[in-house]
Amino acid sequence: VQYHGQAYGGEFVRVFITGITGPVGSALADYLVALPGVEVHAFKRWRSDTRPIAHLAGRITLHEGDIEDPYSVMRAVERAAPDRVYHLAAQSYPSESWDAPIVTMRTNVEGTINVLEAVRRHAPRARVHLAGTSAEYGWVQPEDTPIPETHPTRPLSPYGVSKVAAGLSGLQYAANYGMHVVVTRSFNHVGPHQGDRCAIQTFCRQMALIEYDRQEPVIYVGNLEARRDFTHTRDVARALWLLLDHGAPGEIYNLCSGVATRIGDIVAMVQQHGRVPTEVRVDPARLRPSDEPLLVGDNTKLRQTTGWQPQITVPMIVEELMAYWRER
Ligand code: A2R
Repeated sequence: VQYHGQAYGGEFVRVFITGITGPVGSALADYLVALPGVEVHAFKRWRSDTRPIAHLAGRITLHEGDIEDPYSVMRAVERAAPDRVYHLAAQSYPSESWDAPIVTMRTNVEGTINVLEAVRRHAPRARVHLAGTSAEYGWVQPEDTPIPETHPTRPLSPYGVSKVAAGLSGLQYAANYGMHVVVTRSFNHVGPHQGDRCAIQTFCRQMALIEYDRQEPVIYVGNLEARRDFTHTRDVARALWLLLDHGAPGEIYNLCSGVATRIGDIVAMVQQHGRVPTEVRVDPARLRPSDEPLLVGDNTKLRQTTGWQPQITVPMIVEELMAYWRER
């Protein structure tokens, strides 16, 4: 690992990231390697697809293991001796969590406890971030939006339940052991290396396929009227860094833009970017049995604590992801 320039705030900082191969982890690693004096360590499975971080070879240190294996987590944290820990590894798909509730609980709850225990033993003064989700809030009425952190958690998926338990475990470690644990609840984050499950990704991917003549000129969509809160993973990465600078231990922060965008408007943006004319067709398989009309978070606490503001708007996200999918 090589360092260049001045250290961050006059000190070198060792950071340990789990979930490095995901869209948030890889964006965070990109953000951190550009900061002076920050040394990046990361945890990955032997079978992880490392393409999202291939360009960082030689600039970050990788530790092998599995978040469900406490010994591997313990060893990696001991070796990395971090000042900051970002725990992003998770089974993060709500839909999968109904099919595999036990694996979801193991990965997300046991995995988080494994990280907390490893930090307690080997890096007790480290600042720890745990990644939660808006799915912890469960069904939200439009009149309850923008959702503040104080909104009750009534998750409607094993995924949401697992993240409530993981976040509460973090708060419990903060209370019992005086550890510096900060929890976020992310609304929809979107960026490169995400796959095509998220609405914006599937529309951009379909448009790229249509341009290459690999799909008929029809964009298949789900509920066009739903409105969601999107934040680019580069903005998420900056928020996570600032939050371990300024966030209070034992606190929960919504991580979101605070702006709702109608899915139908995103489809229209994608069509505008397309190089060929397209038609839009509702695919009943893409309609979810339960789908909130409006999901938008209140990010006041995060903004007031850190001074963070999202910089990347939805039209900018669409433009970047169109270019991304054309290269796939
Ligand atoms: O699937 P892999 O091997 O590429 O690694 C994924 C990692 N992961 C694990 N790492 C170690 N041991 C495990 N048993 C294990 N299971 C999963 O977590 C990948 O690097 C990461 C998950 O990436 P995504 O599902 O794409 O998460 P994303 O969108 O980056 O979200 C980050 C966090 C998650 O905790 C979400 O639940 C939260 O933000 O909203």
